[in-house]
Amino acid sequence: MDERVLAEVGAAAQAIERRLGISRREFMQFCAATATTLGLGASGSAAIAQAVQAARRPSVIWLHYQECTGCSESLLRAEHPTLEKLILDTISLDYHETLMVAAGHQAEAARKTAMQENKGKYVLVVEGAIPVKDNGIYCKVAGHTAVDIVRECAADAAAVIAIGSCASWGGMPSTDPNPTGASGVAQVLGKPVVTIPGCPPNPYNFLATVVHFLTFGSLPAVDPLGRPLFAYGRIIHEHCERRAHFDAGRFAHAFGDEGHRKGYCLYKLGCKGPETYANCSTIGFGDVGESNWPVACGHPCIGCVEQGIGFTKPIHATAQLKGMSPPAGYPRIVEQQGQTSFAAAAALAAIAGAAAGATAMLTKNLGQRAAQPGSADKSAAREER
Ligand code: FSX
Ligand code: SF4
Ligand code: F3S
Repeated sequence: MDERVLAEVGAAAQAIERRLGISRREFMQFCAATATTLGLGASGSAAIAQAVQAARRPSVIWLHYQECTGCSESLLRAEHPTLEKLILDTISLDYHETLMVAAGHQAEAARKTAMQENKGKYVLVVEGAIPVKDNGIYCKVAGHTAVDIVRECAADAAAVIAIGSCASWGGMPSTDPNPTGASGVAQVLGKPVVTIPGCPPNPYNFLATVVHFLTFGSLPAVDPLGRPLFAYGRIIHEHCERRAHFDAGRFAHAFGDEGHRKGYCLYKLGCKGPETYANCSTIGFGDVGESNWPVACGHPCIGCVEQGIGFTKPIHATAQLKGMSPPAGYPRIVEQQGQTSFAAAAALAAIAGAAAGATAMLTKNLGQRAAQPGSADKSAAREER
């Protein structure tokens, strides 16, 4: 970063310090963490700092339908106040049924005003599934069906974000037999939207998506399901802290057994990490940070972000291994006493600078092993002769 950019970033941080009462250090950490989450470098961090402090806060209309409000809760009930403050400072939350003071006609008027004043520029966030069965009569606000309100609000939105698994693909309310026809936003609108699935989703993935929009004027690159690639581009299993145990064949077989207590892989308890695309393991969950996510807490991932897995597949059914095969064999992790593996011998030999020693050791051990089946007594007998 050159000096001019550094000075601008410093000024941005000072302005935020005054506005939010959070330290410059906390703000810079937030910008760096968001840039990293988005896969951007140091220049991305500087651009984010400038955009966030510029106070071009996009108007956000936040709708709620069939859900538990866990999405909003996870954004706002942060352990640490920084995240909540930054979210509310980064966006202008003009309509949010759970948080707004207004009720009834006043609330409806606030939504209409925000839509008119920010026509074509506001961000529509939808939390919760939308019931479409029987003309959508199972969810109404101010006498209008959820289907109608979502369509009305989406018509003039600059961007539509479905937050949570319910809004992304129907989530828990859509599980069989789905009596209300609970559906995702894209299904209702008949066009793709950005989805941030998870029940609840990780607030940083939402915040990083909004900050991307704020900084670059566009939404981040998404997969065919509308999920930002920076967050949902890889399966959990690829970057799970217990992966070494999976590869070595060390599993927990029951809750509380020795393997579970030792932190072994949860695959055999039904972990859906091998078929679930999300970044839970890398950025941690909520505002608590690293190592706070289901698997780290000792529970198998249930695949809450994935349609057809979360709330559908039995929790303890084993996962389909996507994009990889289980190892054909497992490396030995404990050598039997008196025997030396080739790797260990080679390492010793390398340290001693005598690679020939490894070959000699291997040859010796191989000789011993070859002689073993039923031959111990014969060797002893040979030695006695
Ligand atoms: Fe709840 Fe949100 Fe789950 Fe759904 O999160 S946490 S039921 S995804 O819509 O409020
Ligand atoms: Fe981690 Fe689950 Fe994969 Fe095991 S199966 S390595 S616990 S994601
Ligand atoms: Fe959900 Fe699995 Fe992440 S249960 S929160 S996708 S670890």
